[in-house]
Amino acid sequence: MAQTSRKSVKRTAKKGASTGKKAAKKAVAMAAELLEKPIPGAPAPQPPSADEPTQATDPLPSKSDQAAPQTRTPSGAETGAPASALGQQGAYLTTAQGVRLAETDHSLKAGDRGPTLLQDHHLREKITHFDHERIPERVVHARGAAAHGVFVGNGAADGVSKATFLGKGVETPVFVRFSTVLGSRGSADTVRDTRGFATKFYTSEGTFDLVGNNIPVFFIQDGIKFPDVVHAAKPHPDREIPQAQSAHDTFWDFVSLHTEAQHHTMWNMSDRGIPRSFRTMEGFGVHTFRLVNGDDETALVKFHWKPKLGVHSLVWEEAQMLAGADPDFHRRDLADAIESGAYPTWDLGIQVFPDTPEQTFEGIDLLDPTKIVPEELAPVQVIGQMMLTANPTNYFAETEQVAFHTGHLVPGIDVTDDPLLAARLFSYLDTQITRLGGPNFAQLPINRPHAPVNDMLRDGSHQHAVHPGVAPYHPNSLDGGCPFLAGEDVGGLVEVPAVVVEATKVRAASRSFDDHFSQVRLFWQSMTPVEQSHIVSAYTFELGKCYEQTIKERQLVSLANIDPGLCELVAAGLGLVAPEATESGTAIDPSPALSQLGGTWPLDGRLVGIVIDPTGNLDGVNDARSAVLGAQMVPLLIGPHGGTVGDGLVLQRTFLTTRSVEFDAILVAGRPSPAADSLPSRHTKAGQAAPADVDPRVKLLLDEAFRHGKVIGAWGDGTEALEACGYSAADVGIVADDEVAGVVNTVLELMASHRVWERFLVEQE
Ligand code: HDE
Repeated sequence: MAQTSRKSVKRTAKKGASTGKKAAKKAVAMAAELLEKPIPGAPAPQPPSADEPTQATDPLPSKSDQAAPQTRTPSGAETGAPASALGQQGAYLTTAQGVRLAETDHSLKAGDRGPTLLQDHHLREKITHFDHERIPERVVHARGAAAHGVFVGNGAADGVSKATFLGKGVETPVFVRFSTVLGSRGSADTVRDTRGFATKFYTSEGTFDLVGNNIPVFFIQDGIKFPDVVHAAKPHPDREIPQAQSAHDTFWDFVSLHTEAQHHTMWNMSDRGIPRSFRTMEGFGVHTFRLVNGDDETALVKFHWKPKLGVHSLVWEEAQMLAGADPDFHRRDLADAIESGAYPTWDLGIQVFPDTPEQTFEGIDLLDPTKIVPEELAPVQVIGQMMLTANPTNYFAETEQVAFHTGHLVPGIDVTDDPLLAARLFSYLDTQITRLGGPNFAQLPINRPHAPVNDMLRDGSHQHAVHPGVAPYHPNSLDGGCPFLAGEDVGGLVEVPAVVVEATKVRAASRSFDDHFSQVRLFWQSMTPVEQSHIVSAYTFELGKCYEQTIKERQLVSLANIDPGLCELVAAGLGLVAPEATESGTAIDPSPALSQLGGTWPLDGRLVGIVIDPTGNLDGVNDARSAVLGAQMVPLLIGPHGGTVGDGLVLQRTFLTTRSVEFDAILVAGRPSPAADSLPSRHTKAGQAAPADVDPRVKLLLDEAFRHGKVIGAWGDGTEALEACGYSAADVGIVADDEVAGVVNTVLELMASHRVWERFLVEQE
């Protein structure tokens, strides 16, 4: 069967538009192209044929949104080969040795009903390789998703760092991996947890990794406590439950005893713990780093990633529903956004502090990773921008095998004596050796530097390089003295000669690390009422899931130390008496920059569900689709069944396959009566009967979208459906009118605030 590639369809449409002379014709063609824009998510670069293809052809190219790591040798040189050469080539199935195979469906047997023969080397190679397809998952951050992109420096960091990649206009390829922390590789994306935000910059001076989180503080002040906090947060060792959750006794046991964890825990209980998307997360380097400029002057800095789309989170019920309805929600969102051209973008910024012997700023110890420096005290200065432009071609080769390390530093960026960072500098290299099966993981395609590599590291498992020479030692004369040491003048890495004060060996923390509550109070008091109510619910939910009363009571003491009002609200939910604070709280100035509310942001890559009735009036559906596409968002048509309706409109979702949580807004274009597969009594929430002539799942969709603060728009019969379900244009965040363009425009305007926050406020009042 002849196959039409999606690209060629697009090209034909484009050609038609450019040859058309009249402006009107051009506009029609452009609209047609918009409508033809494929919905992201198709699994292959072209639709499959109905029959099994038997004509030998080369492998299909990757989808246009995908990119493999650049083809580099293990020593970092460009090979000039296309990226596709990293994978498979040739039209025929072969063994791992390149021998063509005529059969792979049957084992070699003594007769078609006889025993399988040991001599079947193809069977043994296939099964043996399969037996070893899995490698150990990351002990933390096992669940992740990644993308390729580019970082462009703007030169603003020139005064503080000599790192070349920060220079104005310098473009550096990056690979970014986002992750949850607690769950295993197969766990759900939307659980309440910290998110990893690790960036590999393939700079011309060697690889720099910024291995950060979406929360600017950490649970512990000293790396020696990392196994403790992780053991407490991971599933209980006897039953191995719960998966990917902090709502259990061992977690709260630890954080209530080890109170330096309270700050990070409060961030987890806030909306930051349930991001809407990786694209709407801030990122933080957490530790204070030391930068050095060309004059050997140093400054202390904290790194920040600021998302162009603003910081935006799920509401808890959405997060829970998504964990069942679409456990891949975040990775799908990232990949679909990139495929549809809505490239996720962040500014990289730094807060800069003078490098004083005390290493404090405004009384805040910069070596304490449980503390932030409010942006009101030290503004974030933008030093470049990162855009993610391509999806990985192969999850395992790239996202799973990528190896980040806080010790991957380039000249101009150095570390401080933060005792948490010190342990990380050991841990990452160590863990890769087991996880990636030996010491040569830097030679895996995704980990290969883009700068020339000339180390004296030799041999080991999976050695990809064929090293020439006889003298991998220094000094040598047999290899002509090569490799030579690089002075600072030729880009050599020279550690900053930071002063280490004369001291006595102790196992102790600085007294300046003692305050565990004032910054938690700072965070709490910087939240708006809606955000505070989410925090109260989260603490109450999590502690409510604990078995031991003692642990709940102990955590309440910490909450009392943070804020007695917060403590009382949580205690009431738990049915316990709020305890007295044991520490007197100091007054603080709130930091409004910590709140997510109050701004408007671009909508690129957001999902809008359009409910249609195939038997009704479909006017306006095309216009609504084009308007949504034109706003760089993805429209998904939802109907009672799959397939196409009207003039070739493709239904991407059915009332059965979708749930409100997939969408950022809902448009109701019709009044669909109950479909054949609807079960009115079971598809309706208790006490909320659907009107007899509207499919009950549409009512459910609207109820949930409304409850979650999403904008809803309707026109024509859709307005009737809305009203039949109990909503009207008088409700905040509901737009109903006859004119489709006006409805969609107002919906888009309202979506820019992320949610209809007033709905939550009304409830509170
Ligand atoms: Fe990590 N961490 N970590 N961590 N971490 C790992 O490295 C560790 C910490 C972070 O997408 C591991 O390859 C110690 C802070 C991210 O591949 C491991 C300590 C921050 C990722 C490890 C910390 C992070 C990791 C697990 C306390 C935010 C995922 C597998 C001293 C600034 C990277 C691996 C990816 C992964 C150790 C604390 C971020 C075991 C010992 C603080 C984003 O090496």
